[in-house]
Amino acid sequence: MKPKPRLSRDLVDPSSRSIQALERRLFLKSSLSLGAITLLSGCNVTDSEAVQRVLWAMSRWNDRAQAALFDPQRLAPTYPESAITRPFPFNAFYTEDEVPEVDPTDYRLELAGAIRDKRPWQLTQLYALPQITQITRHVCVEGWSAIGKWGGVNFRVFLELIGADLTAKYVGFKCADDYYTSIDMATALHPQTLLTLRYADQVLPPRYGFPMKLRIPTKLGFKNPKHIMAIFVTNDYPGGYWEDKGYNWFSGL
Ligand SMILES: Nc1nc2c(c(=O)[nH]1)N[C@H]1C(S)=C(S)[C@@H](COP(=O)(O)O)O[C@H]1N2
Ligand SMILES: [Mo]
Repeated sequence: MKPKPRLSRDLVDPSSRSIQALERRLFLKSSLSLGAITLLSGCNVTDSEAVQRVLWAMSRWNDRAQAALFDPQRLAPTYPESAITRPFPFNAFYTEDEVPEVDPTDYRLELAGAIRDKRPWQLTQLYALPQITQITRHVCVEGWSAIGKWGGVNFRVFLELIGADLTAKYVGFKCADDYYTSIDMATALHPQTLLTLRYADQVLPPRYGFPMKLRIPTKLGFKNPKHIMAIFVTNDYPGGYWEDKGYNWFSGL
């Protein structure tokens, strides 16, 4: 009997955390082992770059499959005020004492890419747009979820207002910390995707992403960028902070 092909961690670049994260993601969802993938793809497990290429290709294929299954009109559940989690948890890739301080007076939201009107936005201009609120559940990949109340501008309305190319593939976000992420256009246009300026009927506090975050109740927490400084529309895959480390890019709920 042939020994079962198996990838031992030390055969690939051990410093490659993205390989390990990708491995975990893909193997939770499929019954393939990395050994089987290397047999199918014909690449040598000792060639970590080739393995990496195959895994990333599988991951992007998985993103497209998930995007095809996404129902752009299906609504995430909403909750009564009594269901709100207090206090709402803070989370970031750093601790709460390191939350970036964004000065509201010189804040300008930058716009780039496939957008007709790229004039930057001041906070007062964003506050003057029609506002809505929603109470939804935030689900973090680290194993907790919490219900919160967010307020702000329907993101689709904002994208239409600035003349974004709504046929482009991606909307990307750059944040005041070193965080960045991107979403598919269908999710950007989802009726519950919210350009968020308020939390619990107050101006969004620093820990929850002042001056602005994107709240997406149809996606995992890490797809909800806080402290947004720039928004861009593009057809070139922009990736993201956790996504580039191997977390699944689509990450829908
Ligand atoms: N700019 C920025 N946005 C971010 C993060 C971050 O580290 N920086 N962390 C993400 C993750 S993993 C989660 S769970 C949520 C946490 O949001 P909260 O602090 O409002 O609970 O923010 C997301 N957006
Ligand atoms: Mo998260």
